[in-house]
Amino acid sequence: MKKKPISIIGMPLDLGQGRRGVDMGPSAIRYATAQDELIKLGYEVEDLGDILTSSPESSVIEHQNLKYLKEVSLACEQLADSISKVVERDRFPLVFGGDHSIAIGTIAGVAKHYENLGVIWYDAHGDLNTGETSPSGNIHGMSLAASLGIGHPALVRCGGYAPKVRPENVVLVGIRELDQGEKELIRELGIRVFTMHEIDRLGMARVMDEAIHIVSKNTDGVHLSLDLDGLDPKDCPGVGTPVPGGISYRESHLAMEMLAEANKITSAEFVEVNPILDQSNQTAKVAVALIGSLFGKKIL
Ligand code: 4U7
Ligand code: MN
Ligand code: MN
Ligand code: MN
Repeated sequence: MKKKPISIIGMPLDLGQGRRGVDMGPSAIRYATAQDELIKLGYEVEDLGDILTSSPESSVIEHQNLKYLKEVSLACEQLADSISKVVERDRFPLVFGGDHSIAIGTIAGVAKHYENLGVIWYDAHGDLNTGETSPSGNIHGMSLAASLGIGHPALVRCGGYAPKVRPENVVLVGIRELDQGEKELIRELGIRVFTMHEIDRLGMARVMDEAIHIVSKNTDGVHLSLDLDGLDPKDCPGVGTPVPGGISYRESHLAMEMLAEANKITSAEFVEVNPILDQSNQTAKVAVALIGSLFGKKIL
């Protein structure tokens, strides 16, 4: 199998949520030697550096139900542009977040190059809120909805087109906290959700077999959006919205190894690493370990 060259992009945005520190996620993941890990696996890797983003000090909240809408949507437009150029150069875009609102930009940049993009959303949360249903007004809880074409036009129309993905090409894995509006949307759209219940009951191997089948059935590319809070807070304490009872470190490795074997992933992002809330950069180290497995690292 030929190894596609990888382009790393850092997206130090923290305006999609309320806790400081997630803007340092890209540095923390780099500090955990992500690039070396990939080079050791035989990839050609370039790091395009960080996208310039606003900080809370220089921004104002205009709408309580869509906090920092202007800043987040501008940042996502810029990310979408950079990502799109990476895909045009026939390279694999690998994004380090930043809060999960950045997925709006990543997916906008990727999806226009595919007829039908599949998405694996690895997360404790659904991120399927809109300004109307969100209990917090934080855009990082709206990014999957926006990519499906649901929500505020400034988010939905990122990259100048919508929707980016169809509900039947999306799967969620690791879910254990959903708001009322999100549950309703999941039922309405018929989105396939593998909650912690399914992971416990079926085991991660079967869940990933089914998930890979769904996202690759009628698609020509698959994006992995991995929120580190999908993992258990014992393994990944450095996240802004931890939820107990999460996916284990081992299960996550298995999931990434199965994705590597299936050889379907065409872009990926690792988001929500917050070094301020972390212990000794543990969460970024887990991110890098998972990146290794995703790109084919094996024990033997
Ligand atoms: B993350 C939440 F209310 N659903 O919308 C919300 F519980 O990207 C959390 O997955 C969203 O970390 C979490 O604010 C967004 C809340
Ligand atoms: Mn998320
Ligand atoms: Mn989450
Ligand atoms: Mn979070």
